[in-house]
Amino acid sequence: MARRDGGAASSSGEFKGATTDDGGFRAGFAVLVGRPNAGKSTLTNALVGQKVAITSAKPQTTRHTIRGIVHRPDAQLVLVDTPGLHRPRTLLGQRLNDLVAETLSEVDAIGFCIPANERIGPGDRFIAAQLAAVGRKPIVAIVTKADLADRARVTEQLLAVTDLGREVLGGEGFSDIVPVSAQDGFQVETVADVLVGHMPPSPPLYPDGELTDEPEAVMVAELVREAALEGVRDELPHSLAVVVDEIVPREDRPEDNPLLDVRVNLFVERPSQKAIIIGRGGARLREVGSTARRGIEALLGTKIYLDLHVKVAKDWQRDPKQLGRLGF
Ligand SMILES: Nc1nc2c(ncn2[C@@H]2O[C@H](COP(=O)(O)OP(=O)(O)OP(=O)(O)O)[C@@H](O)[C@H]2O)c(=O)[nH]1
Ligand SMILES: [Mg+2]
Repeated sequence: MARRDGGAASSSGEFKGATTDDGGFRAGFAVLVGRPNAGKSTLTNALVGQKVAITSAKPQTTRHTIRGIVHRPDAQLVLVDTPGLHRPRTLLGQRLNDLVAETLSEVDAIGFCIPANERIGPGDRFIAAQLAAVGRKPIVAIVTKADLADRARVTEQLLAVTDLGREVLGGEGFSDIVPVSAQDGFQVETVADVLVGHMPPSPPLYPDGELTDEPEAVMVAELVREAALEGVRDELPHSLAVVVDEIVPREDRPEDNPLLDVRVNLFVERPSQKAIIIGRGGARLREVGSTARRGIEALLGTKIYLDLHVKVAKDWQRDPKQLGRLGF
């Protein structure tokens, strides 16, 4: 269609509704799913270009859906990072799976994360079967952590993923299969391109520059939990929940040098776990505090005083009332 007015920004009735007028902008939602520890949150951060989700080597780090927004000249991609899917053993696990199932029905495309360096197992099949049940939606298989596997192994994994897709979804299987490394940036742009390709034509859904819709208090609690997860083992990561009690400006501070008092509660399930978190003479907790403080100060752009309290909430993962209180 020729524009008689030479491309000036006039909107004469003649061109109303012409798809070329929006420049072909796309926007929509893509959820990232996968086993615990598959690299979903690390990939979310790499795609957004800033840390919006905490990450750790412990499975089940992510406990709620987190939106990270990718802004491009041609598109806006809203990524929904989710808790790792697995066969649930506790009420918390069940709640997290339900959350992911709900999210799947609300998005435009699904990114199924499968690590390059681990064999496809029952965990991946369990997830693939759930995705097959969602119905007609583009499913992109994302083979993560490509830097941890050599080229032959990555190729082998791509073939195995192709087979998995055909077997579980039928037909051609996955819409696309993309290897990526969030660690060294390999193919991160390609993942964005492929997902954007599955987004519908739409104006932007979020204001320019907004990278996440996480409330500040939640990000603060998450940064404390990330610091506290470092170096703990066994069941402890699962037993840890963190809630911000309050964030208040300290009185009597000079205007050009404000300070925020940030009070945070760390909940564990047993007194023995409390002792581990606190450490000998409080040494561990102090270390957690100073790591978390750096992250929180960077996030809030202000000096803070971080006050951490460790409390026991007996067996909270299995207790509906306590789960509610902790925000699950
Ligand atoms: N080498 C390498 N490590 C990675 C990469 N992506 C993630 N990791 C590591 O894998 C571990 C798990 O990463 P996360 O992003 O927390 O995984 P997740 O899928 O969000 O895990 P859950 O939230 O527990 O479901 C962390 O130790 C990451 O540093 C990658 O591309 N390369
Ligand atoms: Mg995660």
